[in-house]
Amino acid sequence: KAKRMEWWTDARFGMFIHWGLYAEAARHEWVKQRERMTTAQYQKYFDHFNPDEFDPKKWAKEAKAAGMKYAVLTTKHHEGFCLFDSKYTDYKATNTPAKRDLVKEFVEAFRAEGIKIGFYYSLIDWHHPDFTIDRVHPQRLGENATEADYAALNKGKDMRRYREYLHNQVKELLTNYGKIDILWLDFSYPGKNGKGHEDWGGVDLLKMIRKLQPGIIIDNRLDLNNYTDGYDFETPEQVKPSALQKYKGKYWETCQTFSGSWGYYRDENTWKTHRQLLDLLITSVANGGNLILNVGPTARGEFDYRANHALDSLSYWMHANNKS
Ligand code: FUL
Repeated sequence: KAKRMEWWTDARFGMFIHWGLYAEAARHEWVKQRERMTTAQYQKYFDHFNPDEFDPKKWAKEAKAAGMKYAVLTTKHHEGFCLFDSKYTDYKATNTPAKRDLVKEFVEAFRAEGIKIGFYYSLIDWHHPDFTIDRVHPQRLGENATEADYAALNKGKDMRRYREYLHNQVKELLTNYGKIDILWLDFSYPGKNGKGHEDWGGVDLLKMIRKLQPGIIIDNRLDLNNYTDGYDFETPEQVKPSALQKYKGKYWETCQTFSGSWGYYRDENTWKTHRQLLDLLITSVANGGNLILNVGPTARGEFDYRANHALDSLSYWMHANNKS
């Protein structure tokens, strides 16, 4: 493990990219869940997804200038929409007006800049018909609903089919795009039996991942924390710099946003100052960890001007302080 972690430890700074249909709503990547939208109501974002300004070469140049050494893109977030051309679903970018495999273009552009490639993939899926509707799902019932109500609601759904789908997609991602450096699996709430790894077949998934990409580095959100080699690094999310000290001595990466949400949120006015961002980076490195800073591109495929300003200020600082 120490060997495969070497480059990652040395890299210290990465770019997270949360991009999906939710960028069109421009009010949080959980918008479908927050507003209890049905899949039919959400369909308009699919029909109109047309990122005419998408130019990953530009993104890669900005990441590089800001000193970022790796980038992790949401190949599929909780909404279930795939930015890649998967054989196992129609719910993918190639079937929208975008008409292209956006993951492929991302990989090519970032690799060309010498930036390591990471894939985020959500274990949760609010689109797949077999995924259990639980109390966090967009189609959740009212607060007083009983377990029996949920059992009735989920009748006919089969998590085994979803599990197979998920394994197949991870396989595609780790087979069709060359060497992948990081896999960032994510569940932000446990599966229906409280044991995510059982719902998602975590042990088998992990074995497959290590077999397909022996050098890959995996985050700790597969719910296999007590399993040998079950994960490579911890992921303290949106914590204050002062809370990072306690991770000293471990492999960890704090993931942080510019303004609170991960997906593009146009009207959010809680953007961190450039000084705060720098402080996060310095404190992370000083405590022996990594920082992955998130950009939520707009639906047209651009970085918001506030993100560009923040990245510019980081690249200015990098340039001024980097003598190598
Ligand atoms: C969380 C997710 O629910 C957020 O939307 C985001 O992707 C963050 C990095 O992880 O668990």
